[in-house]
Amino acid sequence: MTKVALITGITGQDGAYLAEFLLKKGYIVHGIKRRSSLFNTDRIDHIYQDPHVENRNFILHYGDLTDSMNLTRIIQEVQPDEIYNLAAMSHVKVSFDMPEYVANADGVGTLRILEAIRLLGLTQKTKIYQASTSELYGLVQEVPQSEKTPFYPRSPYAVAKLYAYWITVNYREAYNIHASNGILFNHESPIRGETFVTRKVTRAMSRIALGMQACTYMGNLSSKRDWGHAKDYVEAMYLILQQDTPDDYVIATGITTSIRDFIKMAAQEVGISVAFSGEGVDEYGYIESVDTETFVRVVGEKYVSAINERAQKQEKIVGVDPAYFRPTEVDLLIGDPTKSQTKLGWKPKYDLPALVQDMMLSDVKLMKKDAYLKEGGYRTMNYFE
Ligand code: NDP
Ligand code: GDR
Repeated sequence: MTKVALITGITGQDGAYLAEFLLKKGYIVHGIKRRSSLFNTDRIDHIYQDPHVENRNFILHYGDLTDSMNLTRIIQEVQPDEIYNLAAMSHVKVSFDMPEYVANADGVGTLRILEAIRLLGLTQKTKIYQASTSELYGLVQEVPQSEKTPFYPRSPYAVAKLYAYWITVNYREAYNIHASNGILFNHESPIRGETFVTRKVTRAMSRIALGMQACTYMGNLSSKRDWGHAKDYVEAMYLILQQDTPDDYVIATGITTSIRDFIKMAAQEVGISVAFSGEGVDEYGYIESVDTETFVRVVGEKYVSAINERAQKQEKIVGVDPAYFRPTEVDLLIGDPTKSQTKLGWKPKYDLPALVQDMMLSDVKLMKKDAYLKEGGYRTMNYFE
């Protein structure tokens, strides 16, 4: 029997990788996308199927997590075996600017889906995965963090996700729904949103190498994150829903790294050694040296003299701008993935160096295209934060 999955947030990083993954497994995949004034399907265009084609196995619906009637109608039409609730306003810093919307979409949105399953009599048919997050641990009460670590959310985003976490548990216990939380630690990829820290860094280091940008401004360089690859993490989502009984799982690598060290690793991919000097808002990163062979191999001969000149002057390429500080920060996250490794048999294929390499190679290629277009007199997209 062909399984039917419904993915909310299909146009996001995880939605795109999960859709690809489930299609390969033979699923019929439905996705909910938001109406937008510009096309917003860039991440899934490669799997898009024209509505005029017969026997489609990839179908998109307009919808929004703040609209319960629309969600109920889609779930009724699709009759999914599995729902992956990935839709959310997912940027922690931005959640301080729009807390009410975030509570509605990220918190109550989850309730709307659970309630639709109940109203439609699908409690015994439809399994649901809720995209929970390591941000729930916030001001961490234990190191490393496991399924048993108490939560202490530190942003409107995390507080909304706390509601979503517990309402998922409550519907599981009250109505016997196969509803599970994946408590996923940060996961990144070449299609990560441009304003999350890893992608901001890999894009900036690529542009700096190509002479398209002089410097990048960051927030808290000392916070530490447990970063994995999104491709590995969507597999964990799938495994969670294949279990006989619903449960909650931490998905993480168990290794934590500071933002400062991530910047060094990204720059190293193009042969640039970055050193840091100063403290607090006066801290900055500069080019200490360049490994010409690596630089030429990855970036190209054409750009090497300019970068060597900058290295000789030990020029600044990273600064700190307090505008990126958060009113309340999550300083340290490191997950304990023992349960998911033993119970789900989940094993990530990428470690951090492999993730950084994947992202850097992709962004250097992308930025070279921008450079080429600019040289040809064409306009390239702006990426203002
Ligand atoms: P993205 O920000 O890349 O994608 C979010 C998706 O949700 C997009 O498709 C977005 O649509 C959609 N969306 C936002 N608001 C609404 C709404 N009101 N109604 C319907 N759709 C909406 O996030 P990720 O793919 O990185 O993350 C997926 C989920 O996992 C999120 O819930 C996130 O909070 C959670 N998470 C992510 C982690 C990570 O490290 N990536 C870690 C732990 C949890 P559009 O494209 O139109 O903006
Ligand atoms: P996070 O990811 O808040 O962990 O949430 P993000 O990449 O935004 O920040 C990670 C850490 O980097 C610090 N930082 C900066 N962050 C951004 N975005 N921009 C900067 O310039 C910058 N400088 C330093 C931050 O202060 C923070 O400490 C992500 C999202 O995907 C959530 O949806 C998800 O739930 C969690 O990961 C797990």
